[in-house]
Amino acid sequence: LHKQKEVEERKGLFPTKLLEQSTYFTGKPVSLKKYILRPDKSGIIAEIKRKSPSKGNINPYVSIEKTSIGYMQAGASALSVLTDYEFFGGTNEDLKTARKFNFCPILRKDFIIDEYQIIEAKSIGADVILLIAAALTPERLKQLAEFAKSFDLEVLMEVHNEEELQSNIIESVDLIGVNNRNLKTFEVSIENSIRLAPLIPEQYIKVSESGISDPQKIVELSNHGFQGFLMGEHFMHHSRPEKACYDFI
Ligand code: IGP
Repeated sequence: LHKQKEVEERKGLFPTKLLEQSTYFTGKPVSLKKYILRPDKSGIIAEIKRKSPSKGNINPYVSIEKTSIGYMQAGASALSVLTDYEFFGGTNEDLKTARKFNFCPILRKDFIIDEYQIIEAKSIGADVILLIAAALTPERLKQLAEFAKSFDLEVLMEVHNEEELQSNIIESVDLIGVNNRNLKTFEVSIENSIRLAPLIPEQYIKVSESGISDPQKIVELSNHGFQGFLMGEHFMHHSRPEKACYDFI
């Protein structure tokens, strides 16, 4: 796995110095749970994604500053920033830039497999991390979720199917995201969210992820109990993604 290699290299470069150097360790995180439930917001978690394995280049030179500010002005509830370089062309700098210009919850979108990445997420100013059930064992997911909570980070757990959901119902997860994108075929269908919705216990905020491209789908997903909607491509295909977001909301 490319992540394992990358993390091992980075760990060597900056040991826990990150803790001392960052101003964000003392700052209070902004709660995604709270922002999603705010009535003056749309529930949309607007994503900054330069490229992807399924689409190649989407918007490789996007302005993080303009896009992140614009997304929030358009009425998004939160930002999601890809920091994986290999597959998505994102960097930690992208998230730091978004943090610098916005007071809102920011999700660090990456493949988290090691505690080090959680400390890193905190040090660059993230409020929420993503844990992908398909990439972790239930034991490991629980350890990482608890570690994140110890840094006051919220945890969004991503699932694709019943098995992943049912083997990971734990207290240290705050939000559950159902990914509509099939990881093998890259096909997207919101039916995946709709199928899993009744299996998600009440205490979690439900987020539907990927393949949302028209407002009607948000209405439909809301009728099935979804409160959060993670959207990337639909906005990022436009040269000014924030304008697409404004038109959408
Ligand atoms: C956004 P879309 O189809 O609107 O661009 O999807 C988001 O759900 C997607 O980028 C995503 C993702 C992930 C990316 C969901 N889970 C895990 C990287 C890793």
